[in-house]
Parts: sequence; structure tokens; C-alpha cells
Amino acid sequence: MTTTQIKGGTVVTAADRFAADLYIRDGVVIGLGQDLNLHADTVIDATGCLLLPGGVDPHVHLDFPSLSTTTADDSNSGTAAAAQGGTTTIINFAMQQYGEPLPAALQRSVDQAEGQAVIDYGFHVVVRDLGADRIRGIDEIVESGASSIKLFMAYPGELMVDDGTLLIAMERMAAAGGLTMVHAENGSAIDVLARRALAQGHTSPQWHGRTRPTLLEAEAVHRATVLAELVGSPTYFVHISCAEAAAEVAQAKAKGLPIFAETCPHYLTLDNSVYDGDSFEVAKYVMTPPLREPHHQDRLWHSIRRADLDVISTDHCPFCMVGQKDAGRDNFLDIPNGVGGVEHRLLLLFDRGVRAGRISLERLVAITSTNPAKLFGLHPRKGSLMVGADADVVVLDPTGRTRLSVTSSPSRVDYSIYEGWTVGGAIRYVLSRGKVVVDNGVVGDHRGHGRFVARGATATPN
Ligand code: DUC
Ligand code: ZN
Ligand code: ZN
Ligand code: ZN
Repeated sequence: MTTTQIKGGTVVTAADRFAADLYIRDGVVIGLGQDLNLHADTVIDATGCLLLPGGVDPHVHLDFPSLSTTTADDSNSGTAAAAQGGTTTIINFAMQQYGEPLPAALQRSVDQAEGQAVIDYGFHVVVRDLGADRIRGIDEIVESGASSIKLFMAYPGELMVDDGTLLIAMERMAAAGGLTMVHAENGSAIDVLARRALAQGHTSPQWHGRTRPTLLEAEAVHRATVLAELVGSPTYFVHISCAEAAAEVAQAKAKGLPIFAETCPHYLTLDNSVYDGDSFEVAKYVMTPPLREPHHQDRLWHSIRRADLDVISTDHCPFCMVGQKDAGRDNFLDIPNGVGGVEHRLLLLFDRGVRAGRISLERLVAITSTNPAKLFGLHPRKGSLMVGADADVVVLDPTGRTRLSVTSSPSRVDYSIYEGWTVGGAIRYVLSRGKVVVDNGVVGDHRGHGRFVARGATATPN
């Protein structure tokens, strides 16, 4: 039974901040306050630093199949990268094969991750089809602690479900007490635009963005919101990228519906000017939804402040330029969609959000830790630093500076969309259930420390 004291820091929660020492025993927070005079075997000096509850990133793809390949990161490299960036819990995806019972899909992913992860993890099940027997599986996966599913309204023939399947899944998930996540884009309409572009000889990666307009994102958010309202389903929209879709979410919330949504750091910090020019380098930025015109960023920040957007996840879905993205040199539809970045969320948002005066420190904690923990049934064990919570802690030095680069990341992807950026703030220590997994900014080899976390019911975020 070793005890650790983190001394001299300022604790930040989703609601306030205060000077306090933090005491940890057996991986759990046992004391929080000043002059507690508890015994400690190890002392970590956090003078001048902020103590944040470990990040919860509810949208990360590891060991994830796409087109004819699999993400560059697995449960080991991806969670090591997450830890380096101050994330102590990720929720990955378990992909249902067509015709497969949902519990079998979940078990396959649980088995694959066993003994690999550095930090704690859970799974959402990606639902691709729902025969009568598969519907029954929804109750079972929720009982097993995978209390969320994801449905795609895009990628016809690969992942897309029709509106009827969406409706049934939402209804069943609501009855089981779980949360339905939706990738909202009108996949059929996008398919027409993309095939038309190809037929006209437009094969380069620029056309990925040009054939996925904001209106088709907003339309899908609206349509899914109507279905969710009809069956009373708590629904979470992933990767909201534009003003029109954010407006749909705001409208649904104003109606009092249990609609929740996230955006991602890339939509807040990059815009579609990166798609200019003819170079295949543009494939680095082939993510879905694509990057938008600059004016959308202001609306997304506004929505974050107003709590119309609840979470910022990374949608870490990395594919190498060499050997993966380059499969699409002659056809942009063959470029696997996604970018890395699980390791950069906290510092990017600290710099571009807090330091730039766009959001408060407390809001930063809410959208990167407390809210995702609540929505995905992990709170208060995760997403808080209260006594009894898991000792998942980030020690952030607000006066430090960090250069973001793929070369210093445990991620196995071969490039970063943030390469060479310097941000204010530095992550000194990260503790996962009391274990120091990042020491003086360096992530150690802690393969197998991370455990599967069974998640419960959705709670309403801040
Ligand atoms: N959607 C995701 O959520 N991640 C990667 C690609 C995609 O389309
Ligand atoms: Zn998606
Ligand atoms: Zn609408
Ligand atoms: Zn994703």
C-alpha cells in the first residue's frame, strides 16, 4: 500500500479551482486539501502547476479496419500516445461484421486489447446491421459495460445504416439505458457527388472535401434528431465540423431534447485552405467530415462556450501517408479517412482555447474530461478528482512550452497535421490509477497497465 502526495498545485474542476495537495493510495484519491498532513511514501512537486482530472477521449480508433487497411495505431501505441497527452481513459470502437451478434463483436475487441493498453479503455460497438437476433444483443452489450453504440449515416455499402435501422437501434438503446452515437452525413447524396466528380476526372484528394458539403452534414444531424425525438433516444453526434450542423444541435437542445455533441481539435485549429494546390500531400488532411472554411471555427468555439457542444474528442484515426493513404493516389475514394492527434488534444485546447481567451480552464476540464465521463457512464470514477475517484491526474505546467511533432510521439503514424507547432503549456506528469505513466513529459513502457472499464448509464453533462 504505497501512498503518493502531489504537492503545491492548483486543482481545476469543471466548476472551480483551488489550491490543494492530492493524496493517493491504491490507485484512488484519498485526500484533497491543504495542510492535511497525511503520510506519503512518494511526493511529486507540482508547485506552480495545474492538477486536472485525467482526460477522457471518447472517440478514438485503434486496431480499426478501414477500406483494405487498419489504423496505424493499436491499443498499445495509441494509448501510449494518449497518455503522453494527458488522456487517461479512451473509448475505442468494436466493429460489428455484417451478420455478427453484437456481443461477439465486443468480445473480439476486448480480447484483442487485453494486456496491451497503457491507460484504461472501453468500447462503443459500431452497429452495421440489425437482424432480429442482433437487436437482442444490444441489451447484452450494455450489460457488459459497452453502454454506447455508433451508427454511420455515411459510407454506403461499407458502414451506412438506413433510417429504419437507425430508428430501431435508437429505440432499443434508449430502452437499455445506453447512448447512441451518430456519424451524421448524408451518405447517399455524398456518393452521387463523389462519383460524379470522379467521372469528370477529378481524382485528387482535394475532391474529398469538395464532395462533402456542410449542408449534407446538417441535413443528417436534423434527420437523426427527428428520429431520436420520435423514440426518446439520448443521442450523441460525433465530429460536428460546421456552423450549420452546430445550429441543428443547438436547436434540438433548445427544445429540451437529450441531444449531445462533440467537435474535434482539427476543426477548431485548421481550415480548408490546406486543400489548395494539386499535391498529394493534401491526403494528410483527408478526414471526415473534411476541414471547413475559416468562419466555422468561430461558431464552434461559440457553441463550446454555450454548452451546445459538450465534448472535444480527437477522432484519432491515423493512417500513414506511405503504405496507407497513398493507396488513393489515383482515386480520392481509396484514401483511408482519418487523422491522428490523440496526444495533442489537451495542449492544443489549452493554448488555442484557454490561453487565447476563448474558454475558461474550467470549461477545458468539462469538455475534455468531466463531460465525456458523465455522458459515457464513467463518472465520478473518471472525470473528477473527488475523494474515492480513480487517481487519474494530469500535472500541467502553464508556463511551459511544447513543440508538437510526430517524432516525439509514441503513435506509429508517419506524419502529424500539427507538425512543428509550438503551444503554451507542458504536461509534466500523468498518473493512471496512481501510477506515474508520464514522468517529466516522457511516457514510460506501461503496456498492460490499462484495464477495460465497464461503463454505466449516461449522466447529463455540464
Ligand atoms: N468517421 C470517424 O468517426 N472517424 C474516422 C472516419 C470517419 O468517417
Ligand atoms: Zn465518423
Ligand atoms: Zn433543422
Ligand atoms: Zn471516428
